[in-house]
Amino acid sequence: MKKIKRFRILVMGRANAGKTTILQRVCNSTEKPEIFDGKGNKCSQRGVHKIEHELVFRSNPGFVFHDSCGFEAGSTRQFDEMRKFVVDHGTATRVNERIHAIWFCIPMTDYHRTVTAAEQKFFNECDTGHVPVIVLLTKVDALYLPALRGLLDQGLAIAEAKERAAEKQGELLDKWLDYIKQELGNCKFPPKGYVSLQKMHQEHADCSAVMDCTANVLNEEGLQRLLISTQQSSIALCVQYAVHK
Ligand SMILES: Nc1nc2c(ncn2[C@@H]2O[C@H](COP(=O)(O)OP(=O)(O)O)[C@@H](O)[C@H]2O)c(=O)[nH]1
Ligand SMILES: [Mg+2]
Repeated sequence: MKKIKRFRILVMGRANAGKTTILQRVCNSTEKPEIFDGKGNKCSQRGVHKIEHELVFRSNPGFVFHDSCGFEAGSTRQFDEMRKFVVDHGTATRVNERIHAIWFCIPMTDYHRTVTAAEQKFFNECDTGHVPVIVLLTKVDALYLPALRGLLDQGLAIAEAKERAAEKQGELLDKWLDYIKQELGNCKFPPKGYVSLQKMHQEHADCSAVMDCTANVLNEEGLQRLLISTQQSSIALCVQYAVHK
């Protein structure tokens, strides 16, 4: 375990799901990540991106990210490449190339199509082995407007509707989360955890729930320790971990 130097995460989810934003938040950065080809060579920001590419933020070089690069759009070739990557790096004999967790983003801007064919295919056909998959429901703030609209449609006056919109938004989230849990829970390789996130594009947004959940589903204590010490988004998590272990 001492040999592992960096925590490696594969991030997936359709375009615009908020993936890059979460990585920035987690690394406390507003910059673009540097991109490396996996052999240590730096790549151009504008080149073609591949799942093998390593995304690293200067602000927290302890994390290495991989971006699934859009199998979610339905390409079989890209899906197969993604699966090959997961299999190769899930059990990498070279410890430093192993991926330790997968974050699967589902944006709530598309709440009518949270579990599409792409999600079904991934959770039914991609055996990630020991690598835990965590579903991140992103952009939960997008449920505010439908919540407000629903209340207005029920005949509430604007002031009252606004007062109750946050509560209604919470109910909508619970409803969709239940639905997603049921759909994905019935798949062959279901996710290990769920986290919902909102307003991640805003400064000081709190992403500690992602770290908390990821640490909880890791089944190796050494990895847990590595994640907790690498992450900088939650001191509380460090303290909690130190006290419990
Ligand atoms: N409303 C809202 N917008 C977000 C949130 N997170 C990211 N965004 C915006 O969504 C857009 C796409 O985000 P990005 O991280 O580039 O998505 P990616 O394509 O998955 O990497 C950007 O304009 C972000 O500012 C969120 O939590 N709420
Ligand atoms: Mg992106």
